Amino acid sequence: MLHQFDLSGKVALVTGATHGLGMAMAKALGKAGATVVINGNTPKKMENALLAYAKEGLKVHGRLFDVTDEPQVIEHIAAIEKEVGPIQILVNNAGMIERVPALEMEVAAFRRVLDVDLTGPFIMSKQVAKYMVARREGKIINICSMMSELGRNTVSAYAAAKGGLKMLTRNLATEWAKYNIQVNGIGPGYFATDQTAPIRVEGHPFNEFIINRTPAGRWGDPDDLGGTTVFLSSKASDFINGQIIYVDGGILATIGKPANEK
Ligand code: GCO
Repeated sequence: MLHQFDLSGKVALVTGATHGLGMAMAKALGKAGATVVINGNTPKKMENALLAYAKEGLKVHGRLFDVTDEPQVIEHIAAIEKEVGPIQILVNNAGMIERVPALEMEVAAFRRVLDVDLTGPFIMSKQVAKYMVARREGKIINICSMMSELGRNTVSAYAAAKGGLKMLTRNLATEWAKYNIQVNGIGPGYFATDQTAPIRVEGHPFNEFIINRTPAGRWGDPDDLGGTTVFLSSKASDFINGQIIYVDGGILATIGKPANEK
């Protein structure tokens, strides 16, 4: 049974994997046997990331490109296919967030969040799927969010993008299942990363709120995502299409509890 989860001989491309959740998922795929290609858009972060992977015995390939720039995406995917091998697994993780009240948010900022968090995954999926369709095989995993299901003050652009990413996942799953391409999503709850560092500081009201709002009573550790990532990248998920698996410590399962209730 466990051989179903073995990714040996498979090439996995993870966007936004120079740090945070992307790095944790890429490491898990590497430890499950995949040859990992990571994408980033900052040379220094890429340099540091490759060292961090090497420290864990993982030799990964690094490529710097902007997931919202289709010509760059086409060029780099062609190069990966040629130099590394057929991409069997794509994890669309690269994303950004702007925490600004909607009434104060500039349209340009709104558009940028949508471009990175929604159009980027579309561009990546479309260009990688062209190769997967020819091979009648592929796994695409879109990294959604609690904001794919819930709203919260100041993150309208991000919630709109992540809600759209949930439906893009279902639509691509619908169109490409006949090519034996499984398109699914992972919805992380609140995780301890650089992206959440500003709202996680000791004593910050949001930090207390999240710990109280999460039945597991803690922020997620990026390594909590590894198993689900490997599962959705493996043969074990060959009949799963268009599903979003929420790794959230129970947030979406509950209405929450009074602040003074333990
Ligand atoms: C926020 C957080 C969230 C989390 C994650 C939750 O400001 O609410 O950054 O967006 O990062 O997306 O699933």
